[in-house]
Parts: sequence; C-alpha cells; structure tokens
Amino acid sequence: MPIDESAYDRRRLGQWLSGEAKAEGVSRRDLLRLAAAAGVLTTLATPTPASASPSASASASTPAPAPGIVKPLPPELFTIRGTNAETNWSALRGTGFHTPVDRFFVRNHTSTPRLDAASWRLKVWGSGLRGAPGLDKSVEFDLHDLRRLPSVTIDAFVECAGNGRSYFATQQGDTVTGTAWTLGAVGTARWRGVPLSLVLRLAGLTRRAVDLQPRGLDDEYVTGGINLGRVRRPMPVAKALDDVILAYEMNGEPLPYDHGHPVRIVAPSWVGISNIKWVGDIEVSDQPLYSPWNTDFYRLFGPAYPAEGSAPLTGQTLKSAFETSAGATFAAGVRHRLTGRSWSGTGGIRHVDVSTDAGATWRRADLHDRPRTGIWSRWSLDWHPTAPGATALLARAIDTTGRSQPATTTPNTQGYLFDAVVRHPVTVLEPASV
Ligand SMILES: Nc1nc2c(c(=O)[nH]1)N[C@H]1C(S)=C(S)[C@@H](COP(=O)(O)O)O[C@H]1N2
Ligand SMILES: [Mo]
Repeated sequence: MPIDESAYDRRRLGQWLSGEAKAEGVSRRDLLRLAAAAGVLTTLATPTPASASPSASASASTPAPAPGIVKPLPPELFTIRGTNAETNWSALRGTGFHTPVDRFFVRNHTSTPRLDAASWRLKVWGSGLRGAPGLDKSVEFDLHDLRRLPSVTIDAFVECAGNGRSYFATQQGDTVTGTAWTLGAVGTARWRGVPLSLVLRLAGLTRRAVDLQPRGLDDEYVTGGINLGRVRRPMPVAKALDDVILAYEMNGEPLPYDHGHPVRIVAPSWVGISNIKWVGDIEVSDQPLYSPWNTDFYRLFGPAYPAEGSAPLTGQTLKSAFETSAGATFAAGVRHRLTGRSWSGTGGIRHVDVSTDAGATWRRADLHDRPRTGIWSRWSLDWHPTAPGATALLARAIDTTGRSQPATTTPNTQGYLFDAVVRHPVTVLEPASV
C-alpha cells in the first residue's frame, strides 16, 4: 500500500503548529525550548576542521553514566557511547548473515527494564478502534495470546537513524548533535512474531484510523531538564498494515532484555526509532499523532531543509562497512581477503565497488547474499598490497533502485541518515615488520 508521506505530514504538521494536535503532555513551547537548547533550530555553526573530534558536541552535553544494559559488553565486541553500545565491525567478521545477540548494538534512551513476560500486557486503545459509544475502546493481549496467533518470521536490520553520524564531523567538518556512532549502530536478525495488522484487526481497527503510536515500558526520557515521557513514535497506519510485526523472538530465542523483552515492534527498513522495544501499549488514532520523536527528533533540520524540518524520517539510507577496525594493519606482499556488508532501506544491494588506494581506483566486490530490501548483503574482495604506508579503504554500494553512495551527505543538525562513502584508514606494513 503506497503511503502519501508528504500529504500525510503536511496535514499533521499544520495541526501541530495550530496547536490542535496532541503531544501527550509535552507542550509545543517546551519542545521549542528544548530544541533551541540543543541547537536543533539554529543554523549550522561554522564547520569545524575535519580533524575535530567527532563527538565534540555530543559528548560534551551527555554525561557518561554506566550504561543500563544487561548483557555483557566486552571491549572487543562493543564501544560504549553513553547509554548505548556500538557494535565493533571487526567483531562481525565470520559471524554469518544474522548478527549474534552477543554483539548486536543497543540503543537505549534510558536503561533496559527487566520485564516479566508472564505479567506483561499489551494494551491497544484509541479513537481509531471500534467500540461502543462512551466505552473505553481498548483491548489487552498477553504474551500467550500473541503466541497463539499465526506467526511470521522475517529477516530485517535494525539501524539507528544516526548510524555513521561521527563522519559528518570527521569527513565533512559539519557540526552535529547526538551519539557519535561510527558504523556499528546496525544489526540484522531473524525476528519471529505476529503481524501487527492481525493484532490491530483483532483490536477492532476502523477505516478512520490514520496513525498509531507504540510506546515503550522503559523509564521516561528526561533531556535538557524536560521530561519527554516514555519513548514513543507515531507511525502511519499504512506502514503498520504493510510489514510491521510484534516480535517476541530474535534469532530463534525469546527476545533478550536489551532488545525489547518480551515484545518489540520491528518495522522493516525504517529508522531504528520505529522499532519500539518493550512495547506496553499502542494508541490507534483517527487523528494524526505527535511525539517529540516525530516533531523535533527524526526530521532533518539545517540550511538545506525547511524551518520546520523535513517530513518525519521513514526509510533508512544506503551504507557500507568493512569488517575491520579503523587503523588496522595489513602486511605487504601477502594476499588479504577484505570483507564487509552493504545495506539499503530502499532496495537490495546490486553491487559494491571497493577502493584500496583511497579512491584512486575501484574494483567490484563479490556479493554473497541475494539482494533484498531491508537486509544487508555480505561481500568480499581480495587485496594484495605491495607498497607499505598509510592508505584508506573505501566501499561504495549501489542498490537495486540505482541509488549509489555519494561522496558527501547534505548535513542536517542532528546528523541523521549519513550515506556518503566512508574512508576507512589502514596501514600497510613492510613484510618483515609483521
Ligand atoms: N522503548 C524503547 N524503544 C526503543 C528505544 C528506546 O530507547 N526505548 N530506542 C530506539 C532506537 S533510537 C533504536 S536505534 C532501536 C535500537 O534497537 P536495539 O537496541 O535492539 O539495537 O530501538 C528503538 N526502540
Ligand atoms: Mo536510534
């Protein structure tokens, strides 16, 4: 079902600006204050030199609490960034198509709640449901109810909209706010669960419903002194009915605590925030819905965008990563197998070109997975370096819609959807010194 995103958003934004719309207790004035404090509505500062720390603006404003993440985070697998854990790409080499849970990135606004599956309930409620006049339109499901329904199993990546954000600073000299991810805020899993469309139908979805909003059971998110409430983000009904699932298994096991136990939303190809973890309720509304996560966050702001920002972000972008750490060394005179993965929110991966000489020449990599939208394709290429010294590895993917990774990404203040080719620094060593 095609979604007319722009008409949908124009209508929604109009209501928001005229104060009609609900934002669940968060006033528009508070949001504007917050946005100004975070520099969101200001134009870009003078670009910092390309050598500036990628995390300058992000880490200065964010204290570094011990992350409230349950699973072990050994440094060879993860890099801790505030309340989040980024997967080290070197740890994915040889792991197969699905990302093992022990190295799947975690993005938490607050901390992982350890929810009890037996007492967990999902409440589906709101004006978009059928119900007797004057009665509460709400339906509850427990995990047993969901497990009794026909299940689906899908492969899908979950990727943070800010994945790759640090390269806005290090490659382009742009000043952006947010977690300074490199490329490890992405993982692909096999998810099993119930189609959201089925649960919505059982709950009495009407044709009047336009938006729904899943909400997490983790703590309320407080930032810049403002309590934004529980993590929640509206989604058009058309997406919900298309391919979204309520997942209760990840890679064949019950969902782990950190990834939404016992049930999360999986919204294939869409920005990570659409995949609400620890979902406790879903509002289904006959009016457009708003939350900070579709008004001030997860839109593109900046000189290239309208003052009110772009439409709320939907699909992820196109990226490539090497399964090698930055600064890795390679012996000259020996054949090495370079491996990596590319993925796109808009199509499958058609081909990937790799440069081992900082972009001077390119060769086509071998693809190891058939192209599918919303998952990644693994690739490899042999490299026989001869000249010692510093160089950069580059990978540039083209997806089945013909889209290819550009040299630079038009900046946006919050550093979302970086899609440019990343320069991966490595050093070739004299054969004797290895
Ligand atoms: N309830 C809740 N859901 C959430 C979040 C959160 O903090 N709380 N983070 C979102 C973001 S921004 C991302 S990128 C993904 C990360 O999923 P993961 O931690 O399983 O990798 O979860 C999304 N769902
Ligand atoms: Mo995210």
